[in-house]
Parts: sequence; structure tokens; C-alpha cells
Amino acid sequence: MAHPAQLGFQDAASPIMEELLHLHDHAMMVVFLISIFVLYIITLMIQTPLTHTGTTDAQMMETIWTILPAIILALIALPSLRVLYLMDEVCNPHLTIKALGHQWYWSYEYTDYTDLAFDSYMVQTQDLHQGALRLLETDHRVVIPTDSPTRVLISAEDVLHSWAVPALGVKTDAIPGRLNQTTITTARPGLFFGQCSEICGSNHSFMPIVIEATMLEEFEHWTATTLQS
Ligand SMILES: [Cu+2]
Repeated sequence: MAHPAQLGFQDAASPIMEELLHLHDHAMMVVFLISIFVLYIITLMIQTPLTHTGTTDAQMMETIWTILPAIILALIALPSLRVLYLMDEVCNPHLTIKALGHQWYWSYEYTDYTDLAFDSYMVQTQDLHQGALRLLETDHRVVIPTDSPTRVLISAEDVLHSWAVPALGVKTDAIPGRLNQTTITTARPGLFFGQCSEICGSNHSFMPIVIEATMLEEFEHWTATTLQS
């Protein structure tokens, strides 16, 4: 999760998020280089008296300063497209979870099991146990096994919502009447927090998402105990 006053991204917990961080760093590097170059030119222009005021054309220079930005844009666009298509890929998922947005909670269905479904409400501040995170903890967590590609089908029952978990690099719109799809994979066990990311009404801020990634044996134990209760 993010810590107070954090400026950058959360640490990556999935391969997709690692790719996104790489793309971000790459694009920022280009931005910094351009900014430094522009600042350098500005200082030069402030300090230097203007000469060559009679110049009416400079074909060579104009050719270069048209082609160079085009190359720089391609250098950003191509890696961006690569990550875009990687994110779209759903390769042989081991598990499918259906996440439905409601005003104002999420409900989940593990469609590979019969009767494994639950609602996930935010834990109110007065009910939090010691050390739990205010406005981020839910009464039922989404448990997923580690090292297993998990497909998440996302939709909404009432208005637009958005199912987002920054550490896993997912943010998918939950649209009534439409089923969106994304995949999450994580190599390490842990808790990953997210929030609804589409202004969906008065309690929009109070429908968090908690992913609990566990080892496969723990996950199987969890499904068994949840199915019994
Ligand atoms: Cu919402």
C-alpha cells in the first residue's frame, strides 16, 4: 500500500506492474532530458543578444526539429503499446473471479466453485482492529493463490465503478451490462489494497478492495472453510 505523502508508485507485486514502472521511468527520462534541453536554450536566449535577425528560412534546421520529436514520440509510443497488449493478454487462467460493483460495496463470485460468493464491505472506523488500515480494510477479502494467473471479470449492478489495485497494476471499469476482463498474477503472498476508481456516488470513497494472496494450500483451505460456512 501507499505510505503517507508518497509521491511515486507503489512497489510492483505483479509482472504487469513491473512493466508499467519501467515504462513510467522510461517516459520520465525522456521528459527530463527535454526539460533540461529547453531550459538550457531559454538561458542561452536570455543571455545572448539576438543576431541573424534577417534570416527568413533555415531548411536543414526545420527538417531536424520536425523529425527528431517524431522519433522521440515513437520511442515512447512503441513500449507503451507493448505494455498495453501485455495487459490485454489472458493466458490460460487457473481461476476466475467475478467482481461486481454495487452502491457501495463489491461482491465477488468464484465461478469455478459452486456457492462461493460473498459481499465485501468496508470495515467502519469504530470496528477496526489494532493495526488495520482505516478506509481500506474490508470485512471479506478476495483471496487468490500466488503464482497462478487469475482472471477477474468485472461488471456493475447499478452505476459505473472501477476495480483498481495499484500494486498489481490493474484498473478496470465496472460498467452495468458489460463484462470487462483483466488478469492478476502475483509471485509473492501479501495484502494488496485498492479502491473504487470511478466517482460512483456519495459513498464512492468507502468501497475498498483487499486482495489477499496466499500459497496454494492456504487458498484451498480457505475455499474449503468458506464453502462450509
Ligand atoms: Cu464505486
